[in-house]
Amino acid sequence: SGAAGLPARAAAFLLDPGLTAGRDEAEVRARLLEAGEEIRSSGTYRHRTAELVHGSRVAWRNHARCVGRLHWKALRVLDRREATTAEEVFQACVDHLRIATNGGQLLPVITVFAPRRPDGQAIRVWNPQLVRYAGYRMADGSVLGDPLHVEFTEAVRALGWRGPGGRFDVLPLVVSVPGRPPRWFDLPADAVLEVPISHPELADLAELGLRWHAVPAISDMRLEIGGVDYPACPFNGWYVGYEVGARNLADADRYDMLPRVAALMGLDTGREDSLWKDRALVELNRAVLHSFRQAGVHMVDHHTVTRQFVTHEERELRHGRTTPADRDWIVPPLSACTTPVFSRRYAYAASTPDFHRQPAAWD
Ligand code: HEM
Ligand code: NRG
Repeated sequence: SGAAGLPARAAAFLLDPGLTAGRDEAEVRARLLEAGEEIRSSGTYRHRTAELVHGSRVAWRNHARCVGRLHWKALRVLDRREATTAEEVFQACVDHLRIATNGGQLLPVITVFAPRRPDGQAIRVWNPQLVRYAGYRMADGSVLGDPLHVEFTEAVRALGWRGPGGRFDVLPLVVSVPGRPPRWFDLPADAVLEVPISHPELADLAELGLRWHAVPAISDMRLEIGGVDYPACPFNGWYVGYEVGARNLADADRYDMLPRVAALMGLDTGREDSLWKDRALVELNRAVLHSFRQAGVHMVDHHTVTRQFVTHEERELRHGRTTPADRDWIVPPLSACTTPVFSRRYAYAASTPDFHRQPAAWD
């Protein structure tokens, strides 16, 4: 245990210089004693608003897989710890989407719901992200929609939801609160901004009928701050073009669009050494960046975001901090060697506060 008999992580967090700056020693000591008292009597302690805000920002700053961390101080924190019913949690998620979307000028936002209770029970948003497309397994074994979400779509079906059966059906939000069965809610259409995908020169590309949602809002991770667990904490920034153009629409086990793009470009797909996949990949990525720009929805390209990441590392060093990073996730999936992160060395270090993967809510 740490200072004032507190659990080590609580003490380390409450003594973080980013939190204690500008406070006198007596104030800091009083806060430690208060938290220690609360932990002894209830098993946990309640974060003050300023602690929740700082802890959320530092969790983002610490997260080794995120290349978007230059903006960590700009994270807006919506404290929704008072929401207790599934309905209230759903409404807060809708509020989150509207605030974050901001007419296309996306804002980094996190909504923090009540922490896990001492009895282990917790609020959960079941969806991997607030906006996700259904994947329907067809009788012939193929998938209509997003193959990544077949399992979740089946879980939602088991709760009684019936989708319209399209390629880009927005899934309902599924929420569970302690002691209650899960409930699902359709998102209002005007809370979900989407971008139709077209290409600046290849007119035929629009005929593929592709689209993607504006806001990437991960909703199934656990936020840990000072030893307190927040298993429901949807957060978002904006997309890097490749997440959509090189992975979601291109991966063979996702929308698998490279053969279709190559075909409309008239490429020779019979030989690997025609580099048809590479050429189709670049054009699909150009299409995604072009479409988001044309729709007025903020998105960043891989050259810009990796340069920003190096700027972030340098700024952190000036503040006496190193930047834990997982190179496998930081280096872009296309044109990797043309970006400044390719040749840099990164060290992973477990940090706290941080975001963590957790078991699916339905397991
Ligand atoms: C992962 C970019 C904001 C936390 C990632 C990834 C990218 C990215 C490209 C890797 C995704 C993948 O390969 O699937 C950005 C950009 C942001 C941003 C451009 C713009 C502001 C945020 C915010 C948070 C955050 C606001 C939290 C407060 C994370 C976490 C992961 C991640 C926890 C790992 C996700 C996982 O394990 O699946 N980010 N991010 N990011 N980011 Fe960020
Ligand atoms: N690749 C995933 C999203 C992962 C997180 N990416 C962000 N996060 N940009 C996808 O949906 O394609 N963010 O908070 O901005």
